Amino acid sequence: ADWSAGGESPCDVTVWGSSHAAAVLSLTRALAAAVPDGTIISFLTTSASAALLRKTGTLPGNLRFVEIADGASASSSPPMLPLPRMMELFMAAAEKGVIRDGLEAARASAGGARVSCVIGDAFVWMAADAAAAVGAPWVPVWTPASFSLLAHLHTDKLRDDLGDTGASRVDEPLTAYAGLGGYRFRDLNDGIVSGDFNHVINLLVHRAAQQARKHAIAVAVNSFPGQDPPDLTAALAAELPNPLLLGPYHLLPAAQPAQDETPSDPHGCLAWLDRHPARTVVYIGFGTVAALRPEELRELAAGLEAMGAPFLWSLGEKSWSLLPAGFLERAAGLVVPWAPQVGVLRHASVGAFVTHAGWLSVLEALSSGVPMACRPFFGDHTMNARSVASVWGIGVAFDGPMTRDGVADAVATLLRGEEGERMRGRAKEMQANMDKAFQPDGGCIVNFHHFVKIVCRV
Ligand code: U2F
Repeated sequence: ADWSAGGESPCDVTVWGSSHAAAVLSLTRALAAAVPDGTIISFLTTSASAALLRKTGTLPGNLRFVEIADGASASSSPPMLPLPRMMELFMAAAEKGVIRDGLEAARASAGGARVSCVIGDAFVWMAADAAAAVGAPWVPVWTPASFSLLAHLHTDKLRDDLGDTGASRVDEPLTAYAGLGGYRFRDLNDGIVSGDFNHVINLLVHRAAQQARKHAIAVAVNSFPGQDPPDLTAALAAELPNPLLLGPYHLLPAAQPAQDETPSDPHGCLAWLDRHPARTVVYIGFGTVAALRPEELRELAAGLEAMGAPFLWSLGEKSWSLLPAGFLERAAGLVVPWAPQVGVLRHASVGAFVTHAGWLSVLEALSSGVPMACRPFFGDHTMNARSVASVWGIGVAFDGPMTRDGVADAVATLLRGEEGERMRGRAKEMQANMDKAFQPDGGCIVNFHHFVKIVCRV
């Protein structure tokens, strides 16, 4: 897939992707509540990211933001640049030492305290060097899924294996790779065996996995015990030091701000959902990076109208003018620029989720037992969608752009069909596995305690 903005790309990058930082902040909030007294946590992030994260609520007393340069300010304000360009600029800035400078600033603001550990988004693999420079170990936080991490760790082997035989073997299951037998070559994330290997994002993710294997002392993984078959968990443990499955991070104790501070619902989504019977509404949302092209957006809208069930659609306001004429007045649904997605998916009236299969969205649907119709765009979406539709059997996946009939069929299957009932049943089983992992003696909680011990070295 093409990650660039505009032109012939399968999706246009319209919003600065913000979900990684929010996920890492959730884990950090939980850590702040669990560390020994006197421990100070500095959260290094760019000022644009800090401004967004501040809106999520007050920080605990021992957690503070330390702003570092994004490398872009001199050339343009961040939202004007495509995500890949922002990444290139940030990597250049990291090479010049912005992370190391941030660590020094954090240390100075904490009265010269020792940096005991550097924890951070695994994609920012340059932090491993900065950690080494201050004599601290590095613990990357992987925000996508466990199976994605395993696939990226096998990138070199998979490329060698496929060699020039690509086209004829795309449908071959990866049974020779422990833990990946449910996936085919064609499902693998962008940049593993397909796409431009030299694209900045593909280089970044490839390197992130290799750095984790070489330099990490532990890796936090955004998946839960009970999500994957045992051979996948074992394969990850064979590749990495201390892979700790403890996601979704926002479910960890103290990972969320106080109840009265949780992001509000300015567009009245939850009140609107209250007016609908159980499992009758379809929720549509494509995360913070992907956006539909105009023709596909209109097909989706037409499919929703044809299907006739009520829907709630989170859609950036600048796309509203692309909707078919009269759609907003006619439609049996609510279109909003932003929805409190976690609360929406938990709402009893929501019976199906049309998603890009971004990993955080998939986890949020799993934690609510809601079946999905996946329209993958780029990155890890294809492996996530394959997991949903085939490995776990809790939804369907579109093969390419959505058509009106495809949308109407998919949603009708999930909301009304017998197969949809079976999918919902399996989704509820996965929800139960996740709930169990977050019980006081459950897998995620036990792994989180282990994580705290490792990063505090106690
Ligand atoms: C990147 O993912 P995205 O940000 O595009 O998508 P998600 O992983 O699904 O995360 C979107 C988050 O934004 C929230 C939603 C998720 O937590 O609840 N949200 C919301 O609250 N309200 C809205 O109206 C819309 C979104 C990347 F593009 C993916 O490939 C990766 O899988 C992912 C994780 O690494 O990061």
